[in-house]
Amino acid sequence: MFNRVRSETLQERAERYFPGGVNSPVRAFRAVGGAPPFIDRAEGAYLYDADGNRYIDYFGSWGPMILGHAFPPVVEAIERAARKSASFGASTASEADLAERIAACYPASEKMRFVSSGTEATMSAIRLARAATGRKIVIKFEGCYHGHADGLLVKAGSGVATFGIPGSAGVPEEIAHLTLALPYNDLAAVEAAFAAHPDAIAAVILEPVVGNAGCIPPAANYLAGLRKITANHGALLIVDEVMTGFRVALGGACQLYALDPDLVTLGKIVGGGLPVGVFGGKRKFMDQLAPLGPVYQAGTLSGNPLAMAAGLATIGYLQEHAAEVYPRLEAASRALAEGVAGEASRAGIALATNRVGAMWTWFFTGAPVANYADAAKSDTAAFGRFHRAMLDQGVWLPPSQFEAAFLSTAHTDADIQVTIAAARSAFAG
Ligand code: KE4
Repeated sequence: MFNRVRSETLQERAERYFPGGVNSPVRAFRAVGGAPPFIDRAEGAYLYDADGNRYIDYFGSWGPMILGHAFPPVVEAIERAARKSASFGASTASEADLAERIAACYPASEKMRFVSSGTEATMSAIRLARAATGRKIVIKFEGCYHGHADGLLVKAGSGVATFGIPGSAGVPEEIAHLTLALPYNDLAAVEAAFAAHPDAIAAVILEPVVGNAGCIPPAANYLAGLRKITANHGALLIVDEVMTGFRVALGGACQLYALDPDLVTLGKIVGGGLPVGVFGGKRKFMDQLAPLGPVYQAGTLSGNPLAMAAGLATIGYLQEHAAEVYPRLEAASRALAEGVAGEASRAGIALATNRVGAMWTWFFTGAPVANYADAAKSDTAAFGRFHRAMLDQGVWLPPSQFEAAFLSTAHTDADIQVTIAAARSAFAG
């Protein structure tokens, strides 16, 4: 058992200032039990807590740290930028420098705008879609999480699913009623919604690979079906790649599944660990944004130079080394996901493994998981026991059955073998 006395003291102090002692709910470990370790520093694939314990990191700040922690080119880029001041509130060359790299990876982003979080990106994309169509209703999918904007908390994933709350207090029903939450991987449900609301649906927004119900891949032809239905009904297709962008491929799920969205949102990896969100898409929609058009959207720290520097160093490295990075992430993630699944099988434990590239989830259920209803059948208590047993062996998994795990380029084959051995011990416990 790890000694975490310092973390426990820090948690007690944090609870005096922050609800639950955290600045984001899923960090509170409420779904898995135990007190969350406080991080002191991290390097490569490893986290070091306030008591000096080391953990192999499989949540990577919920996705951004694909190159591992304190990756030298990213650290040096931030240091250089910081010496020129942290923020100007005026345009810099670095914004278009990063935009050029994003546009090369996401051709649907004919134009784009930087914001400071994934929430801002999806919130702004929906406002744009409503303005562009003159319609109000938005379709999302159960278990998908797109940040905490009011209308998107209906049957959301991530912390909303983790805490089993249907939505969120404080969201007026007038707003909630403008969001239709449908089952993922069910095209008939989408067709029925458009038939029931003719000329009233502004957009369909989805995670092209769900990460926030745990990892759920799209069924064959599902994404192409959504593209066809939205085009037929004059609704915009908003592909939320905040998690999958630069993760499942350099060009994200849009590249992997040859998807051409009207709008796409990015976050996490694109900021290299600093606060960056992006929404972009076809010029005819994006040019409706102020100052060119009537759709207002703004942000004090949008395009922040330190965040641009971190994003440029990260995306630049991924673009330059894509030929080795993505095959390596695929092979290592497969070895890990299948290795642990094999240990579960030998221990007689029912485990459903979903994976796309370097994002995956081990669901504690014997049935396939193709949507949120399937995921919700998982034995979350068993997941909690597994999480605690792994954490006590120095392996830090995302603290919820309804979150995806992530691998970085810093994880070694030895880390993977240690993790599989830890799982063997956890399943035997
Ligand atoms: P942020 O506002 O947290 O930067 O991004 C919201 C968001 C939007 N879209 C997708 C697909 C996302 O996964 C997210 C945020 N993901 C969660 C973890 N699953 C963030 C972690 C947290 O809430 O603390």
